[in-house]
Amino acid sequence: MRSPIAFENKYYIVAGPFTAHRVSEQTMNERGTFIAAMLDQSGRAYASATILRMQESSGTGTHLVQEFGFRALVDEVGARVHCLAEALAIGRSEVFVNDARWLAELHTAREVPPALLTELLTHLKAELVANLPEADGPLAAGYVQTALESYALAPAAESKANDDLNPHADCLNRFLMAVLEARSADAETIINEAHSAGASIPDLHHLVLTPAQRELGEMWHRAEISVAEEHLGSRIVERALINLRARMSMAPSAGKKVLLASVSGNLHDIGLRVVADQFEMHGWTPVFLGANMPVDDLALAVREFEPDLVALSAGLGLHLRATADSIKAIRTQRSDIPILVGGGPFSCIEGLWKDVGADACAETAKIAVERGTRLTNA
Ligand code: B12
Repeated sequence: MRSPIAFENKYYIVAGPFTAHRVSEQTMNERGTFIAAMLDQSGRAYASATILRMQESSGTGTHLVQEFGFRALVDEVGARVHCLAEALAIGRSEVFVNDARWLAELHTAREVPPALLTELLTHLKAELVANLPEADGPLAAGYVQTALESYALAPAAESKANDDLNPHADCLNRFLMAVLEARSADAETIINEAHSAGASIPDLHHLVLTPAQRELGEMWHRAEISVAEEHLGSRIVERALINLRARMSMAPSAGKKVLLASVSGNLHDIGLRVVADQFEMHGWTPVFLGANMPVDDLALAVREFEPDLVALSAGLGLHLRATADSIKAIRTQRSDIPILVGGGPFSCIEGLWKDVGADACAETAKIAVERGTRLTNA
């Protein structure tokens, strides 16, 4: 397979109608970045060829094509190739391993035979070795092999929603029940009454709304609720957060501004909303830009709003290059600005924040305020 990639100054440019990924040489591994650019360009081709290999070798592919249609399968396998590209560009195989584990759990919940994922990854590996340049195939295939070896060992996802140590467990359970029964007004009342009865807003964020939202995600993952139920839950959680904002009492002004955004491609912004609210409660002025913020516009916003701190959220492993690109672009506007990152991949992969060029990461909103304060006092 011929690679349509040119090396131009400090950026790799991918030709054709695909998105060009700007790459920070400082923060990313060069070989992996190069392979990632090839996978970006030809991801669907690799996905199609992997499915064809499955069809030829065992008939599983034919069965899958009949059941789901070729296009849907290419979308699914293409998402894995995209994730592999992120892992390679960032130089962390754990990003791809986590994706494989997540998919293995998803398959188990839907009674898909475990052999299917093994077969899929095995053929993807063969396809990478056959069609990437000779020097690159083994690196990419090695990431897939690591995933093949580790996803089978992954423990089942643990639910923390009903943790006995949670002093607000009763409120959490009643809130979840109201959400699952689509009693939106009741769900909001449960949160407002808990606050009136003395629960603090950070506790309601951390011990009720966050675990409820995560449990809904896990329930979808375990095939216990539909996408519609999960979406409804998200809307109710968002409304509960807005209601709580009206009840927030603010600390005296800290004289600091934080600009918060979910990076390009990341549609998750509820966690970031919680982070923004907690900065605000500590006297910071938040500039909350929400989900899916394009790289260049984010950098311009940093120039326009002149924050003391930038807080970026990534929802999935698929958002890592966008995070690194955003940080690079922001630093072209303000080289000295402290940048804090957070969200799913940073919480589960040790030290990943360094690989995207951030100054720190935080797993929760409370820690985010502490780290942000420290970074801006330095
Ligand atoms: C709601 C939700 C959505 C909503 C988002 C709506 C919105 N406006 O945010 C929608 C429907 C858009 C969505 C889409 C998808 N989602 Co989703 N989603 C969720 C869900 C259920 C809840 C997320 C949430 O709000 N949690 C509550 C908040 C408060 O927690 P949090 O996000 O972790 O944030 C906290 C910390 O992480 C941290 N933090 C977060 N951001 C930041 C930023 C900074 C700077 C700092 C310091 C800290 C910080 O502080 C927060 C508060 O403590 C999760 C389940 C889960 N386990 O979280 C899945 C989940 C994240 N989604 C998932 C998936 C797969 C998807 C989709 C790919 C589904 C699909 N097939 O289309 C798409 C991807 C969309 C995209 N391109 O981004 C998977 C990810 C799996 C994985 N490991 O990769 C999850 C885990 C569900 C699951 N169990 O399978 N999703």
